Amino acid sequence: MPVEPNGFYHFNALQQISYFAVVFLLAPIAMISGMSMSPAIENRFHWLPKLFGNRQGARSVHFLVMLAYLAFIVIHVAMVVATGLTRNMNHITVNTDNPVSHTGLYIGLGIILFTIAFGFLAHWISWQRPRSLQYTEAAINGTLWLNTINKFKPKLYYKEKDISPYFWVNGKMPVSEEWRKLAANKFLDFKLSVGGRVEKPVELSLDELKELGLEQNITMHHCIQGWSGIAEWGGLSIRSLIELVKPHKSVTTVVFYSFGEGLYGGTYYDTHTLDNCLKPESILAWEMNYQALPEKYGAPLRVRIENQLGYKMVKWIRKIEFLDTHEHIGKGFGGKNEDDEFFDLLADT
Ligand SMILES: Nc1nc2c(c(=O)[nH]1)N[C@H]1C(S)=C(S)[C@@H](COP(=O)(O)O)O[C@H]1N2
Ligand SMILES: [Mo]
Repeated sequence: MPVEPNGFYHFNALQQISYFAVVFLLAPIAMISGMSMSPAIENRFHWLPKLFGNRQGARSVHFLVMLAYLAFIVIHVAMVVATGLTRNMNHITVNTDNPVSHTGLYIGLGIILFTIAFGFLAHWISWQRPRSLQYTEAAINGTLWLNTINKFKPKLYYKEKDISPYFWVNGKMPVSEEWRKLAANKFLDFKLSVGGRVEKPVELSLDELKELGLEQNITMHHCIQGWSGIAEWGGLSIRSLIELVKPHKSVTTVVFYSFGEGLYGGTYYDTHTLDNCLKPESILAWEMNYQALPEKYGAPLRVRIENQLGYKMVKWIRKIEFLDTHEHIGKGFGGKNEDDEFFDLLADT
């Protein structure tokens, strides 16, 4: 227990050290490690997660900082209670050194009750009004990301030695007769259809796509579940495809439809802004780690748009469409997970 001549006028050494650490160490470390986990930021500023060793290091540090905040709160509140609750609450809330008045106690209690009620409200909104929350989130964060980190262009950085020995698999394998027949014949009969609001719609086999060019990038994949993995992806730059089909001027959105289904049934699809499709490293991949793209990783084709989260990287692509808006496909939120699970349309973080 601290010897406290008067905590109202002087913080003791332990208080000064811990307050300093919370404000000037924990807070910036939380921010920097948090930013290190964003695909839009990590792909542009590769040095950021390296401050923590790697991205998983940043993720672990972020979690430990959360535990440190909790430890601080528990000890801090316990000390406020143990060293004269009534008087301390007056110090904190009304700035008087009164040891008997209950004003500070009631104000403090009110703030704590408000915080708890807000927690319940936030919990209720996220379960009962997820669509409204999705709209609000898009209006605030979506707009913010669009005007800031979404503008970053991914930069190549990783080398062959960085390729992950194991790459997690996500998503439900297609079960349709059509895909199984194509797979049985090594996708020789597969034709990618590219259309929508374009001057020159095309249907291309894998061989025809391969004649259009090969771009190979070693990049880091970021799943919303938290895991990441580094792999080489090879395929056609979407920019070349765009130059081939010539989208109309009004096109803003590119839709990728899968042979596979979403978790709750119905075609898996997602949309990307035309702008992100034109960024460096945006490709339609038929190659993974210098081998033909394995079935479970999305054969015959999957999309790679490196400043976005994994759920936007549609696997088992069947069809691509260029459109003026995403609002008339599916439920109108720009992707299967956006429709069914209220995910963000813009997945920069
Ligand atoms: N068709 C389809 N594509 C999909 C999914 C899916 O469920 N269906 N899951 C997405 C998610 S959430 C991630 S993280 C990546 C995973 O890619 P991987 O299996 O190659 O790791 O695929 C994405 N593409
Ligand atoms: Mo994911």
